[in-house]
Amino acid sequence: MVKSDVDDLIRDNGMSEFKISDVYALQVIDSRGDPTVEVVVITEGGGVGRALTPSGASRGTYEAVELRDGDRRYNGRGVSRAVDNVNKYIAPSLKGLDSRYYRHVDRRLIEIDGTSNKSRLGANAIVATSLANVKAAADTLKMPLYQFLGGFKSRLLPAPLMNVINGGLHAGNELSFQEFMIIPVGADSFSEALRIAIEVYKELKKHLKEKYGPSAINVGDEGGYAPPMKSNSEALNALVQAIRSAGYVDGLDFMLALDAAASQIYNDSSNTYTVDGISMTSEELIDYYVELVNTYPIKIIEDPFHEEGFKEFAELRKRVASKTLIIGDDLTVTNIERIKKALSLDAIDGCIIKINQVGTLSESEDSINLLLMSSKRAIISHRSGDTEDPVIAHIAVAYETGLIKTGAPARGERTSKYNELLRIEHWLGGDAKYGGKYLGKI
Ligand code: 2PG
Ligand code: MG
Repeated sequence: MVKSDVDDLIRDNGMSEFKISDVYALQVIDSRGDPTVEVVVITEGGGVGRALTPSGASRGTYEAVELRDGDRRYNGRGVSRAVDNVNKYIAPSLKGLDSRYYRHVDRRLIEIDGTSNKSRLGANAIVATSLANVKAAADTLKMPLYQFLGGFKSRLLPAPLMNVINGGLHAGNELSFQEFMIIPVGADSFSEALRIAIEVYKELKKHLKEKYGPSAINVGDEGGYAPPMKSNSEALNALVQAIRSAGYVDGLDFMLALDAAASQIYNDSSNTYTVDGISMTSEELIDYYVELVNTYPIKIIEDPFHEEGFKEFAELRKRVASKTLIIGDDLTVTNIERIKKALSLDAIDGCIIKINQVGTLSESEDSINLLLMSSKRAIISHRSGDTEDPVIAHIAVAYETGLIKTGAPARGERTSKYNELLRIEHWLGGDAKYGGKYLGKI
């Protein structure tokens, strides 16, 4: 069957209420006050889907391209070209398609962009359209999105990797690693997990204020504190102390996770990393990580090496295999070819999944499925510049990944995801399960 036959079939299946009747975009703003794209998709049956594009600060080189205006307005960060691309090119091409066939809609988006990295229309234009479309289909069916995508079997609420101390590019302090996270694995339900994590977050606040003064409790981009610490172990010690003083057991109720975001501390010319002010070779950095995982209950390390360091990822993975999961983010950028490469080199135990790294829901879905079928982890993730759109909460539940990374329990763009997960847990009632215990012991 040729492409146009598929189009005709989908256009003329006799269920007109699912057909896309309108698509439009406008420029709104994200949590850093930067412009971003909002897309609205409307179906003939009156279903409405609205989605907003997030934006990263520590972006991988191989991510799909975010189109920015680059002119005087908003210091070049405007997205009016991406908005125009939705209104001029995407909208007419999607009208009449059946919103339920989202993989077909996404293929159309990929086709009309025509580049391998979404650089013509902009991944920021495409991602919001792809997500608004599935929301419109779900709304036409009067179904929550997680159920439209995952069916009635989806009932696993994810364990949050909660970024409570921010460093790197996300904060104005000297911490070399970007994210210091707690994972409330010991809870029986998502709402209990959120409660105990918030108790630890508040203990941490008390501790940081006492030890470093009131400015230490200012928060970074993802709602975690940004204290004036100088070493990674100082941050990890603070997490362990907060867990204990909240009355929980580190390594049992809580595990820890790190995002080193190591491309940001990598010096290309000397092939070294700057950690805590010290220059380290890859071998030295491996030893440093091994020591950290022997000292603290670290279950996950994300991006421990730069974005081409497949070999070093694999090396570290061998050294910490029984304890700690090595996760790719900038390494794999939700791109199925890079994930296949990482899997074939035994470089990863799983990946961060960010839909705007690749551009469409379908391509992210392929990456999630590949990882889960390979018995690896898929961690659905926000971006450091995010919006009030809670869509990743639905995606984590729909595909039952069991893990989500969406910042501290503070700032509206982070709490929108946590609150949506609380709603989903409420809707599921007694059927809801919690992903914490599936992370495995240290
Ligand atoms: C990361 C993300 C999200 P950014 O590196 O994992 O925490 O940061 O969105 O800046 O890429
Ligand atoms: Mg990362």
